[in-house]
Amino acid sequence: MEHIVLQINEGIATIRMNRPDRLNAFNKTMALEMQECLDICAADPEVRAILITGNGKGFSAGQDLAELLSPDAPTMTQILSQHYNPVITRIRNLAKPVVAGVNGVAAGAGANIALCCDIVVAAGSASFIQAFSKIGLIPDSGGTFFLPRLIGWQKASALMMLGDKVGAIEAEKLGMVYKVFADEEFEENLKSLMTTLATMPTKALAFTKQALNNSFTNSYEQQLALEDKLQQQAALTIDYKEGVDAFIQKRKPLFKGE
Ligand code: T3D
Repeated sequence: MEHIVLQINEGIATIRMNRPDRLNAFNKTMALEMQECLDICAADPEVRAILITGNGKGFSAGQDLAELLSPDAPTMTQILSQHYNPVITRIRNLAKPVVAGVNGVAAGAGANIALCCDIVVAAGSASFIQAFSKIGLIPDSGGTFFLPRLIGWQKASALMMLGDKVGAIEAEKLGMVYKVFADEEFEENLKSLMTTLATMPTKALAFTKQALNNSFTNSYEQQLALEDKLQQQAALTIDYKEGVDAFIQKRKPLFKGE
């Protein structure tokens, strides 16, 4: 691939955006490659946890604004329907945990791709910017869906309208981020988090994700019924049997993602 490095090792797929001189801004090629990476991760049974992160000092600065000036620039409809929306849909539908490891600035669509992931962790020097209003656009890539659910309507509304830069510590306090790791310990902590996820009961995590995907739109009764259905499926997995056996035998479980 031209703008993304994909590595698969010990059950962990690392998708590293690699346009560091543009702060990993998305052009068409990178957006399509991101979709391809997510498809590979979904199809490969060896992959049990996915990390999306960036090379260099940025996570992603969102849409490559220079691309919009090129003679063959994609239209707005193409950018959303063919570049960003399929990325968001793939992340939310992937039956495996997806972590955003926000290593630096995450702006525009870059921020919202991070925020749609199952777990968002950030380096201390990272930041988040809903940059859209500063160039006369509205937040896209699911921002108007995920951000108010993460931090509440008022903060989301203000951040989207004002385009303030939110540092990692503040983002953690607001609920945008699960944890912040000091810059010098970021990669090590990410590795540890990913190893934990890749050795957990993958199917149970996928069912958890499916339940959460529906929890803000379902009624209370519908959500109880969904939990019932998914729990029955979880109870049929080999990992559930292993979890119970290991507990009774007072040993560490060896989950296989089956
Ligand atoms: O049509 C549509 O646009 C629809 C799609 C919308 C989705 C979106 O994502 S809209 C939002 C697009 N993103 C932005 O507006 C963010 C633009 N970037 C910035 O505001 C700043 O770069 C940052 C706040 C993110 C970081 O600032 P700073 O000071 O740390 O870095 P910098 O010096 O501004 O950037 C470093 C280089 O990256 C620089 O290039 P240079 O001068 O060294 O050659 C800069 O031009 C380049 N860069 C940063 N962001 C983008 C970019 N190049 C192209 N597109 C970018 N988005």
